[in-house]
Order: sequence, then C-alpha cells, then structure tokens
Amino acid sequence: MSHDEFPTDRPAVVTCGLPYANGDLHVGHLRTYVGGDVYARALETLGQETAFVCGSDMHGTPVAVNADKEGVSPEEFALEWHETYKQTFPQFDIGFDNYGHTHDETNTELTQEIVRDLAAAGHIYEKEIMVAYDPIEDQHLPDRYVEGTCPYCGETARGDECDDGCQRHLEPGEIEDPVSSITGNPAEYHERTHKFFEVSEFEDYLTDFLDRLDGTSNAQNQPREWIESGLQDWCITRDLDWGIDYPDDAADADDDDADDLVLYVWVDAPIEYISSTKQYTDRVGSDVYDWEQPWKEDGEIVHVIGRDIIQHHAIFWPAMLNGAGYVEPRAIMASGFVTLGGKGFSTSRDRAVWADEYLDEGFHPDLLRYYLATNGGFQQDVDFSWEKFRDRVNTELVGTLGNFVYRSLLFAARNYGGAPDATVSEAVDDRISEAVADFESAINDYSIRKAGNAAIDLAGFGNEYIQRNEPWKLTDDDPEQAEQVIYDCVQLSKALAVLFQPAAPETCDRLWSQLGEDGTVADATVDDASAAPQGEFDEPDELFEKIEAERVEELNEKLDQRVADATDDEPEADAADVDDTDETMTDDTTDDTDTQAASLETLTEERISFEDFQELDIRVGEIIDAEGVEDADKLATLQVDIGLEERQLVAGIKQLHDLDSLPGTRVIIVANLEKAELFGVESNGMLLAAGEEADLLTTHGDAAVGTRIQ
Ligand code: B3M
Ligand code: ZN
Repeated sequence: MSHDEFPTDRPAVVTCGLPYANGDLHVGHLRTYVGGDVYARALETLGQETAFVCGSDMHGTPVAVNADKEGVSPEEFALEWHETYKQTFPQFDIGFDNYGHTHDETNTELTQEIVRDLAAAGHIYEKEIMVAYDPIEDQHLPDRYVEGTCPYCGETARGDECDDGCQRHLEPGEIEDPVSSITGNPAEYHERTHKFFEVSEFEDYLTDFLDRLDGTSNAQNQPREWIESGLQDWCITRDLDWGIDYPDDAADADDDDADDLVLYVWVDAPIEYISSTKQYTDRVGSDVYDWEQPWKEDGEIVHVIGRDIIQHHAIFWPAMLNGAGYVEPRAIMASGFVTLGGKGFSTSRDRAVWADEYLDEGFHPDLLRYYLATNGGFQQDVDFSWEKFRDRVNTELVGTLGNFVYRSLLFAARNYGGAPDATVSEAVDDRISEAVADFESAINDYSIRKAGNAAIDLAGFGNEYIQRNEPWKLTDDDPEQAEQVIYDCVQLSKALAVLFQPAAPETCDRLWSQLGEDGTVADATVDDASAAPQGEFDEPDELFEKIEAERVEELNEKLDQRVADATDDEPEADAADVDDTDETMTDDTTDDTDTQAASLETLTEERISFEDFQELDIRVGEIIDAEGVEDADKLATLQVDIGLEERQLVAGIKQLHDLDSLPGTRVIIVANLEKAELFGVESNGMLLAAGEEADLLTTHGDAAVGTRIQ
C-alpha cells in the first residue's frame, strides 16, 4: 500500500458511480451503493473525516434515447428518475452527504471550467472523424443511437461500448456494420470535426498513478494491460442536443462546428463527483467540510464503481484530473456483478430483483445491506439467491448477533436494570481490541466483507463466552462473577453496535438506544467500542426476525417464473431496446440457483489431430489438502500429488464439495496448462470436473498416481 493508513488527517471523499437517470434500480445496482455507503460509514467510524457524494447521470444517449421513446424531453425524463433515486437511496439508508445531478448549474459550470483548463493546457485538439449518421432520418447517431459489431471481439456492441463482449470503450467510427438503434436503418459514416482529449499523452503519468492506486486489484490490473496495448485519445464531443455545451471560449475561433457540440457524457459525469462535494460544502459551510481541500490540495478520494466502468475511472478520469490540476484518486473499488441463476440482471427483460420489490416484500433494508456487503469478495460476481439470503439472515444476523445481544441485554435488564456494577475483564477488552484491529485492517484493505465479518466474529465470540460462563447459574453461587460476565456481554454489545453500524445502520441505532446510549451510533467511533457502557436500560426487543422457509419458496416461485420468462425472450434482439443496465457477465464456474434444466452443449464439429491431443499432459493425481481461498466464494486451493511432484491448483469447487473430505481423493489434472493467478493464489494446472456441480473425474482401477492419461 502506497498511502498512509486510514484514518489520516486529510479529508476523504467517497463516491459511487452515478446511476443513469433512466430506469428503476435493482439489487445489482444496490451492491455498489451499499458498498460505498458501508465503506464511507466505516471510514467515519475510524474517525476519518469523510464526505459521501453521488448524483444522477442525466446526460448521454441512454437517457436521450429512452426519453425519445416516451415522447418527453430528456430533461423532464431524467429529472423524474432523479427524484425517484433521491427517495430510493435513503430507504436503504444509503446516506449521501450530497446527491446532485449532472445537469445542475454547479456541474455545468465546473465541467465547462475544467474543459477550458484542459484546452488552455493544450490537452484538447480537434480532428476530422467519421461519425455514424442515419441518411433517411437525417440524424447523427452518437453512442447508443448506433449498434453494430465490435471491431475487437466481433460481438454486437453499442456505439461507445462493447458491453456484451470485450467490455471495451469504443470510439466514434469504430463500430462495424452500423445500424440506427432508433429506426433500424443502416447507418453511414460521415465526416465531422470533433474535439479530442489527448489521453495518450498521459501514459507515463497513468503508469505511475496505477502503481500508487489502492483499492481492488481489478482496478489496477486491467488498466495496466490497456496501457500496454496502447492508449487512445478520447473524442469528448458529440453531435447531440442533450448534454453540456462544449464551452465557446475553449473552441477555436475559426471552428463553426463547436457550437453544435455537446460534451461526451463521460466528461461531465465524473466531474459531478467534485460538483456534488462542492454542493455539500455550500450547504454545511467550509468550516465543516471544505471541498477544495480533497480535490485541489490533498485528500483521500475513493471511487466505488461497477467493474464495467474501470477504464473510465482508472484511465480517462485520472488523466483529466491530472491535466486540469486536480488531486488524483487514492483508491478505486470495483465491484463484481450480481447475477441471477448465473446470468446478468437485465432491466429490459425484467430479469432482476428490484429495489422497490425488495422493500414491498417487507424485508428490513439492513438484511439486504448485510447480504450484499458480505456475500462475496467485493470484486467477485455473486449470484443472488433468496435461499442464501435467508440462510445468512437466519444464521448470522438472527442466530449469532441478534441472539447474543438479546440474551445478554435481557438478562442484564432483568437482573441489574442495565449494566451491572463492574469493569470489563481483560480477556473481553482484548477481544474487542482485536475486533477493532480487524475492522481497521479490513477498511485499509478495502474489504467491506471483512469489516462486516469482524463484527459477526465478535458476536460469535460473545455467544460462546456467555454459553461457556453460564451467568444464569452463577447469580446465586457467585454473584460477582455473574455480574462480571454480564458486564462483559453489555460491553461486547456496545462494541457490536459500533462495529456493525456501517453494515446495518438502523438496527445498530436501535441497539444503541436499547443500551440507553445517547445520540446516534453513526456518530460513534472505534474508541467507543471499548468505552464503558452508560449503565441503565430496559428489557430489549429482538433485533432481527427469522425468515421462514415458506417465504423463500414463495419468492423463488416468483423469481423462477420471471427468469424463465426472461430466458424465453432472449433470442429476440430488439434494435430499439436501449438498456444501459444489463450486466452481462456470465459466471463460468458454478451458481447457486438451479433454475434452468442443464441442457447439453452441442458437440464441437471441428476435429483436432492426435498430435494436438498428445500435447495435453493429463495425469492421475491425489488430493493431499484442500482449503477455501479467502474472500472467494467458489474457489479452493488444492495440493495435489502427481507422482513426480506436488502441485497447487485453484478450482471452483468450494461450495460444491466438502473440502475436508477431499484429501485422499483420486483426481485427474491437466499438468501442462499455463499457470494462472486467481485471487492472488497461483494455480499450476487444472482439475478436471464435469458440469455445474463439478463432478470430479477419477480413475476406477489402480493406475498409480502420476500416470499419464492417453
Ligand atoms: N452513469 C453508469 C454506468 O455506466 C454511469 C456511471 C457514471 S460514473 C461517473 O455504470
Ligand atoms: Zn468487443
């Protein structure tokens, strides 16, 4: 890590990728917003001064195209969604300090100012390029107005992004076989003069920047590869009415076209991070939070985004910040996608669990927050399943944390009217310090999952502690010891309220009041975890409610039906169906929901020669040891004896096999597959397994370990 550990004495800004003001939010979106909120709250719990900001992304063709379809102006259309989001986020306790939008005055002015600064510093030039154009409608077709074939991977792509294929950002003119996504008319390419931002000039800066960048490893590794394969300059203007005008005085005097150009949505969208921070300062005063310090002097800027927009945040945006003289991001946390039955959510096909729908089902927002924050490592794709949701709620929230706190506080209130008269024991004080240290290092590792686990593990300790000491048996025989144990349990409950607050703010606030503590636990810091409880309190209520199995059955039925309907719809590619929110990563290992009958893949027609087959060095092996990869839901590290040597392999079998029972199992491995690194663990070969359940291949005779398969 190249930065000082949190908390630092510089102000932090935590941002979340701006939602396009374009359609309902689903659980896939919420993963990033919950992630950002948990992270921002956790920083504050560490005592780090933090502004948590975001806003709606009003511009760009995703909005313009959908507004067109509804026959309203893009502004009206986007503002309506903006208002909806402003209400939805607080319902999940996603507590932005400021939630603005990219079309407001603050952002319009700041965007134009930054573009002027970039132009003045010589980072913007103009060039004639070919842009897609619909000759029948006499309409330019920027970005999502055009669809075609990705020149890099051959998949169907939208004008500025290959989101079904290689995920690359595409420049105007790159897409092949262009077709208007509005009319379906074949498009032509026309020459136009556009403005370019010279990203390529920042190669050296960006290379060094990535070395300094903290966060999830995907945000560093992918951009490094992009730099190695050569940076392109980005066209930053579009032939479109909807957007922020390219500033006049940044245009060349002899350039008539500049009048008609708006800025590409990806110019003004990230600038909203700064504008939103500025609006926060405008509201609370610079003595409370001064936006200029983190953005212009020195601060800790942390961007929380979906992994599909890494390139925009780790290449384009830092180049812009650097070119215009702003502070660079400290960290980028790029989340994996949420999938359903192993496939991406799809807004247009209604294959999704919607934010509103979740609340309408009557579930507390903290349950989903906890599930999303801790269900997998942040950069991992996770499959949403109601069973797993129920399992996590019932086991960890109800069974571990809720159970411990309830039995402790009930006993304390009934027997002592609150915390007994005692001081915390050394063992419990040490265990709380350990939890605080785990929490702190989780945040410095950018792992909200580990931060959540620090609290749940502490609750596990508490349960074990109360069970082992059985205070209910001590009240008569050893009242002093009973008081000690219960005091310790009250102290543990207080620490839990503090450390679990980022994940479950409303519940922990209730716990805070149950403990009779003043104010809100959101204002507490890690020091309060060890501070003496205030003393008196009444009998508590339970913090969490169990989810019954029948509820899951009902929910699954609804969801299965929806997934089936969405799957039926799939082959139809509707040219006019513009959907920015599809997340189309498929999960190539396994998934939890078995909603679709396994259909057999068609046989590969192409034959390979015997020589080609012989190039594979396939061996009989025996598993010596199997352990789950930390932070990975599906991966396990295996030590396999292959006769001549011992090999370490990583395989996606963590949830599919009882790892403890694997040692001694005969397996088949490809020994000469190139080495790979998965979650930081080297895999030296590949385990062969069949199907979704990873049925392990083995031998049925007595071939010796190490025998080659032929
Ligand atoms: N509005 C949404 C997306 O592409 C886009 C994010 C902007 S963040 C500055 O995921
Ligand atoms: Zn592609």
